[in-house]
Amino acid sequence: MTALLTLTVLVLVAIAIWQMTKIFELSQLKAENAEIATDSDNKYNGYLLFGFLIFIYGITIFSFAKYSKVLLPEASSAHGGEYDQLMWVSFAIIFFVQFITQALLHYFGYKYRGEEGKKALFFADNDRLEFIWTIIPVIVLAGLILWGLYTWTNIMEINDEDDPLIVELYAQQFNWTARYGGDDNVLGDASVRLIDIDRANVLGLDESDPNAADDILVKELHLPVGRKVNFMMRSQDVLHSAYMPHFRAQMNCVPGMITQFSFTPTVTTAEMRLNPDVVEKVKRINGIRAKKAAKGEPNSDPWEFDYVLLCNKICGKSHYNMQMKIIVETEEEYNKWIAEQATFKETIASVE
Ligand SMILES: [Cu+2]
Repeated sequence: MTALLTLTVLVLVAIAIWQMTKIFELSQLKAENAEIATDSDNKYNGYLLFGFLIFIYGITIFSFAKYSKVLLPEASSAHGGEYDQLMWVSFAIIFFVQFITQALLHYFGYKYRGEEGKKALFFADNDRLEFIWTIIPVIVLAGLILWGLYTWTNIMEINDEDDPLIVELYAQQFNWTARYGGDDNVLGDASVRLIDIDRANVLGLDESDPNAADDILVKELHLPVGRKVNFMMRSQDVLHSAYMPHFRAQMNCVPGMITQFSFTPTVTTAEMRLNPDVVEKVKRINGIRAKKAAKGEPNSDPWEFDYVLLCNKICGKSHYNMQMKIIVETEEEYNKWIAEQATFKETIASVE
């Protein structure tokens, strides 16, 4: 109710100001036609252009200075460096071109502002100028596109070279399940039609397929450092997207089909926790959490860095919390962990 009253008062005040401005205008009995800009109007607008130029440069510098810290730390996958380099070079080119063209645009807007008696020069065309401003963007953009395509094909090339670990990422509203191929590193056939919750067959594995028996279903993704992982993504219900930002990886999970992504993790969780950017970020977040804890607010426990798999497609009301922890560890640690996990066959047997 208070909000409605405040809003009404604000609207009435705005109408009153508008009406008063009109009365003020009508009371100015000057012969001059106010619809035509005078020299002083143009000059004033010219200065405003300069003001705006300073504003956009200022806000760019401010945003970089203030928000760079929320950017992701160094990539933790073999292809991540290449991906980041492409992004930073694109950024640098955009900023360089923006810096120059915005300055020119605003300066010329000021310099050639309208003045009484000044007439614009009629300038039909200039082949050389047009050639220059066409060929430079053509070369730069073609370079970026070719480099982008080359990087894309490198990243998206999924093959069985170097004995990759095969992992299925299964998405459903609103959680993830990971499935390992087990000792044979081969995933058993699966279909959503075979899902049998009562028998703990949550991913619909085909029990008649011998490859399914040793498959391992987990709620925490463990990856051995330095080993290529081929991910096979499935979705049970709607479009989801498997997003692993620290590894610069993202792939949609589409109901009715298997999508793939492959990468090699290069930095273990333990090593990443020592990365200066990560240390700084953890310190900052824990500072905020400590303040919340002092006020007795929720979500105030100290936080520790972990890699994460997030859903990056708005898939429903709990989309925001659809995530799974990823742990990158040494091969020995991984082997030890995977040996402790129950196979699909064992899980089914324990239910029966
Ligand atoms: Cu989702």
